[in-house]
Amino acid sequence: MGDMTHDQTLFAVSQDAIDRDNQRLMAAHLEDYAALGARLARSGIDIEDVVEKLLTLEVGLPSWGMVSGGTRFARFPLPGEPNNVYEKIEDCSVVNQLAGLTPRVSLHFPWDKSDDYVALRQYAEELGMGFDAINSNTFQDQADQKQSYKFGSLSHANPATRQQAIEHNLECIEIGKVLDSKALTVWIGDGSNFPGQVEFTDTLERYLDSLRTIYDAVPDDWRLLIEHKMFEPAFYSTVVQDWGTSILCAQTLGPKAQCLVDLGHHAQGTNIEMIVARLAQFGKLGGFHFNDSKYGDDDLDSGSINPFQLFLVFNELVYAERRALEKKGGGFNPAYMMDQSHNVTDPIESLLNSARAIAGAYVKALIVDRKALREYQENNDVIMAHNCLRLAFETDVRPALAMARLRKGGAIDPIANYRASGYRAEKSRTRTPRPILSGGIV
Ligand SMILES: [Mn+2]
Repeated sequence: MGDMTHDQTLFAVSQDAIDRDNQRLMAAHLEDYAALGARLARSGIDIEDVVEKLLTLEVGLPSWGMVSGGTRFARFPLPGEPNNVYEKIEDCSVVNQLAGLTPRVSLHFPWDKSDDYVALRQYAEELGMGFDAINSNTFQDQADQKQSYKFGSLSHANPATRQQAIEHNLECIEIGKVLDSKALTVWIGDGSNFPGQVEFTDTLERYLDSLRTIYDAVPDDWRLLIEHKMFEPAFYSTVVQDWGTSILCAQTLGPKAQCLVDLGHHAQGTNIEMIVARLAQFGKLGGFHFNDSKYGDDDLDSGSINPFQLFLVFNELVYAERRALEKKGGGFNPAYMMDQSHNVTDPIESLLNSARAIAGAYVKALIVDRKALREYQENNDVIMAHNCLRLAFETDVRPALAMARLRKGGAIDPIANYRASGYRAEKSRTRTPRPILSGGIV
């Protein structure tokens, strides 16, 4: 994918069309907003404060989620899906235009390789987009590489393979510097499929040795995000399998190293919100990959399966944010990103829905009556403490979300606007169909 060409005549969604549709829906929207405002005022919450806070929420989009994903069985390409990093950024900008809270793209290398990263950055800036964490890829072999990652990468028994994987990460950092990224996310597929295949201790030691070199190359104002995952592609053991190993590695490496929580990378029933609280308490919560799952690392749309869990995660994030503000005057700022695989939907529509779910979870966490909650907790009033969370979760906060979108020039009804624009149909005429590539399930 080295030689990039892109259509200079951008067919973004027309702002006039968005504004016209917003006007059509405005009266009903303002009525709903006033009703929600009155409801929140009775609990002593100013809806304007909530919207103000929501306007600060930013969530990065996954470049790899802009094309149709796939499973181990098949990938079904969507006509008009992007062929290269330029077209992926163009699609991301549509999500941002309509939803208003996704101004950055997280790139994945070598999938998003380009000849000229200065030009790529300029192109993104023209579309109002910046760059989130850079992701390295040492979980699959590329056509031109000398050493295979079949039996691991940063933890491989062969030093030459480890060195190759280190050098790829160093290259990712250099690309990120040009793009003004502020983080490198490292997820490795290293592990084992059978008991006895590897020594747990030795593989982790080799991983840490490799990561030390990468850590040293990470700029001081960056984060090195360590992403854990319980299993897959390895089915018996994984080198960085859970948040325990992740925080041990982050603490061993130093302050630039932090943990990234991918919601789909845990065993069923795991109390993820508690992991979030623990990592935040010890200053090691560096970032998120939002998605949802029913069975495993399903990479489904955020909030589509378990919206209550998403709310509880944000409940911990809001608590951690306020705690950091009280104790240190601020400084709690994890990198929020989505990591989803859209197998049967138009990725733009899935990401619009996901942006709404994430923003909704955040707003619901913001309207939790924390003073009352603390009193109930101190008095061991279990039902009322629980109801504090339930009441916030059950509140229909959509008017607040729509108001935030409006104030960023977005749409009251993003998916309706997107469909009416004919964007994808236009792209299916102008973009060449892309070859079948792997789904990018990470
Ligand atoms: Mn992930």
